[in-house]
Amino acid sequence: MTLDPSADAALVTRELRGKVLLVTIDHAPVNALSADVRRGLLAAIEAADADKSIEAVLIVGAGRNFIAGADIREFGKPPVPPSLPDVCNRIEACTKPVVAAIHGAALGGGLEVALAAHYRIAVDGAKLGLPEVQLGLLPGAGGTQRTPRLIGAAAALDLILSGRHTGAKEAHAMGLVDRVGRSSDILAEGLAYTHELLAAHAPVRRTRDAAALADRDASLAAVATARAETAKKSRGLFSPLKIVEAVEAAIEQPFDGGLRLERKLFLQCIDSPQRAGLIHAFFAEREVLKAPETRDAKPRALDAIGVVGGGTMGAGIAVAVLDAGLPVTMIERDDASLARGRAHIEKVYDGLIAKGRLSAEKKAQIMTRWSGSTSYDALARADLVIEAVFEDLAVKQAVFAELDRVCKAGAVLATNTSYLDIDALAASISRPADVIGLHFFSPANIMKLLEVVVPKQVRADVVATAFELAKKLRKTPVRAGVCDGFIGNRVLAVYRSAADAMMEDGASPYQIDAAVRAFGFPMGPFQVVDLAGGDIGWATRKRRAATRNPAARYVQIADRLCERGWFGQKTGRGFYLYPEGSRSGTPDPEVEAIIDAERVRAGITPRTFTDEEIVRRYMAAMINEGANVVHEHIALRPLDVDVTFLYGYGFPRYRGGPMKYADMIGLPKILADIREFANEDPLFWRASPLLIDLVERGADFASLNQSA
Ligand code: 3H9
Repeated sequence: MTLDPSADAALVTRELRGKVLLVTIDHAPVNALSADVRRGLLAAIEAADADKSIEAVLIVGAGRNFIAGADIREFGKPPVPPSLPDVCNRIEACTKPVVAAIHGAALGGGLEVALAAHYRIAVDGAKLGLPEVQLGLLPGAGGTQRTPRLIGAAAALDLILSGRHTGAKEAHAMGLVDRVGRSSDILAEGLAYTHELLAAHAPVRRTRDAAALADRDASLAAVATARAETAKKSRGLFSPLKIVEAVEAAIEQPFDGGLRLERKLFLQCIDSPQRAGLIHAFFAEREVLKAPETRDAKPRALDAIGVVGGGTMGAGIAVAVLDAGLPVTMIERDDASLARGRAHIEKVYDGLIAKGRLSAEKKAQIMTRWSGSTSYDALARADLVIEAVFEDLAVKQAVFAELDRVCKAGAVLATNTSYLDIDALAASISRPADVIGLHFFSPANIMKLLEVVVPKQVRADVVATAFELAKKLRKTPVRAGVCDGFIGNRVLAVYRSAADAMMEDGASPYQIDAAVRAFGFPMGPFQVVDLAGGDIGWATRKRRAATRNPAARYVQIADRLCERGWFGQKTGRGFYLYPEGSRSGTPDPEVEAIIDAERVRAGITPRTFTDEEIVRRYMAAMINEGANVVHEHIALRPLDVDVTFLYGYGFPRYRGGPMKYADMIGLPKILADIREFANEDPLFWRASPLLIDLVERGADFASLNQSA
């Protein structure tokens, strides 16, 4: 019998099951706690308290989850009552036992609702956690006060600061839930447990009164440890130290005082730009999956994968494919190269074995999915082949001619080129509609970004297949158009030039790197060169020399280092010195002398830069080229540029990506910076037509982010 036919009852239904009021949250896709859901929950508890025939309440989620948390889309908008903390307090205050039955996600506010209930049961497949920290927040509906009271300060801090998910069994072991259900039938398990509690006359049992913080000294020691570790590990992040403060209040203050502090700190987090950046990243990484082709076409089969080339890239790709549980056939030109390719792969797994993260048996089992051949004919049955040979169009065309000859009809033929013209490559064979770019980032088995480069003639289902492969490999795919460098490397080339110019004008590479790290990147641009190998960029610069605009500024400092064979970490020196194979470099006075000499040669009187000036120029160059990439439809939307930089280039996630950062700074400010810098070098600092247009219209990049 449905009791309440009113409005929010559509999202929170109530049904009497004997003496139990069954409250079901039915708000697809993940039962997020929107205003209507909060209203519905509150009304259900009020109804239960008021109705004498009801003896207990059971809360469940419809569909695949209990509750995934607060409705993230509401953050940053004016709050609508009732607030989630009020709803949780009301649940806890209910005079009849309230039971939460958890399947799927009980995350953030979802777990907080469960903690406000008096009893909890979870079934296999449940995911419990307080992941607010990943959104720049802290649990703001009593989570920082109830969790430590229930499971102790150390366990609560671990859960809240890591944002990790726990399963039903672990949650039970730590005291977060009272029971693990025997079957996965959440309704049956929840009802049986509630009836059992009623039969046993189980009392209302409020988490606010739980006693896991009884050992005050141990609890405070856990807080001190967490505070010290957090200050080190979460440098630059706002919410983690607030979390520690809130949990400390759970020990030192009565429950209501702790709740008040939690609310104050939560609102500070909500107002922080980091919250805006992290929530943008959350939605952007889901939006990139919605390329037009993934909506319109069905992926082809992906049961057997071929990789041509067993070098660093080919082997890394092969490992990514093997790790996804798929078989790989590797092609190399001769037996020795094939053996090297296999050795590259084994080295990755041996490294894991040495760290205790893989067993020898598991490695052997994985390697049974690997096969190698020196004949392309071994690819006859492959569904998708990824070419990862030397970066040269003629060499790649020769490979594609072979693939054209041996591969079955309908096989997807992919190239891992990082800048070559894929349209030309596709046009060189008889089946251009099957050709696509899959640009992996090194190390390919680790880096999450996969640029899916879409040439003119490709069929939609080939693009859909590339996205499906990314899913299987647990990569984040970003759709890119064909141009030199696609999205990421094209933008990189421009802000690298800005960094080079600042170096020649007077900033040391060490100051630039430090300023960029202070902004939040894990490494500065010159450290990245040293890590990747200076010879790679050198080869690209030589390739581009013939087409470079002779009027454009060209800084030669990096060439001077390469001419000396200083290619970075692998040669023991580059921009930095790496004594005896060390991986963290030290500044090199000889490099500084070379830079001085280059300034003299170029007729430049060095000047000083503040760290802030360095970041302004670096970011303006990145944002402007990002705008060009969107303007030319190389990226579908600004958010695709953001995800590219978050997943492939170490852009600090809490700033949301370069285009989100630009929106937060304000596009008029970015444009003014570019125009100011153009006084010195008008050829380099040409404002993107898209940026000018948005500023003129008073719009921002976010306005272009709707699904393309
Ligand atoms: C919080 O709770 C604060 C409180 O402490 C205090 C408040 C006062 N809201 O990931 P999927 C959408 S902070 C709105 O593809 P899956 C998502 O955008 C919150 N929307 O599915 C997507 O939309 P679309 C703490 C949400 O099965 C669709 O749902 N909670 C929310 O791979 C499907 O999502 C979290 O941080 C939300 N909370 O994974 C949990 N969650 O179809 C965040 C999802 O239009 N969520 N959407 O693209 C997750 O971790 C995963 O979504 C989940 C499902 C594991 C639940």
